[in-house]
Amino acid sequence: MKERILRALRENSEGYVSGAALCEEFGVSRQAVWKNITALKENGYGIESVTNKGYRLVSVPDRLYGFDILSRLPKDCLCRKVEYFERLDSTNTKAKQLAELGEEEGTLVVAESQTAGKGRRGRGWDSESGVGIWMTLLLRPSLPPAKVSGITLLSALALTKALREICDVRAEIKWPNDVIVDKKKICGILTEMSSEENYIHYAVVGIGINVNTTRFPKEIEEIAGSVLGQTGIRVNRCDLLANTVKYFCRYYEQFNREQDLSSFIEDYNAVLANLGREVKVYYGMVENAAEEQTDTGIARGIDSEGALLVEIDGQIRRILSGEVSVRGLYGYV
Ligand code: BT5
Repeated sequence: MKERILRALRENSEGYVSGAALCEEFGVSRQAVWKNITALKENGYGIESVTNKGYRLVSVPDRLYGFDILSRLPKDCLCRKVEYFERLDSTNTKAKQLAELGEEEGTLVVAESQTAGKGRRGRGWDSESGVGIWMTLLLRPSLPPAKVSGITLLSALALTKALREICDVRAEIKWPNDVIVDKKKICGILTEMSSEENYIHYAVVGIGINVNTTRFPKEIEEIAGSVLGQTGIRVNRCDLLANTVKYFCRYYEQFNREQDLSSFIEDYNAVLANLGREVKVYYGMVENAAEEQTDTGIARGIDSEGALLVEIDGQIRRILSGEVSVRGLYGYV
């Protein structure tokens, strides 16, 4: 009910929505509408009520409440349920637990803060409270396990699209799982799955976005940035979250139907930070290790399987995510 009231108020942001209209639309009593408006106010929503006119939404709190997220998503969005937590160890861990218990595809786990946010290969993810988006979407794709990395690529693409739309910021993708703005990492993506040889039981895609972060721990301040820090623009986290999920779900459903990324190659390459640049491929993913096997070449874009095409000594080599780490020759990008 809160979701539907918020949606109705937002759709009429110019004027007032009468209590009677809300009662009629939802088939409930005035009392029920009033109770939900009161609850929304308690959640921090500024709702003005004027006799004979009705209700008007004047401000929203900086929270990632599930009902707020759902009220911003298209009604036919794959994501129809949000599990919201003030604090979790990791939204990926929670989503996997839910998946094991039979939770349906499309459930989104969101936390205001994480105490043990995860990066790839056992690395950590700094997840300060209230300034970022830490979320994981549960999926049950009908894709062969080898194609699951496409989900990571499409998540990054969805975020670049959302940022462009909301605040006209040009974000780029550092293949395969980082989104960068002005050379700093503002987002990392961690896709995990449970599968058999030819079948995915479930996949969880965890997306961490530094939105309004102003300070990072010393160890990562060189590479990490936030939307606010890099652009000076303070975006509404809920808005960015919902837009990212909206585009991701759209892309994901298309990927699931078409079973490859052909339709996305052009859009992806257009925001690929590495494109046409020299990159160093670390086959063991242990960057800077002296004995590590590496190659240097020019990134030429992705193919329909999501592999990065790198031109090495005049030959194109397909680099699969998960096998390697890619770095720019002169810095992080
Ligand atoms: C990633 O790993 O970039 C994947 C991060 C995924 C985080 C999301 S948050 C929601 C969901 N729940 C989880 O538990 N995880 C997902 P990787 O490429 O391995 O990068 C990790 C490295 O990025 C760390 O070793 C740090 O150097 C750096 N890092 C840590 N926290 C960061 C932050 N907030 N912003 C930018 N860089 C960070």
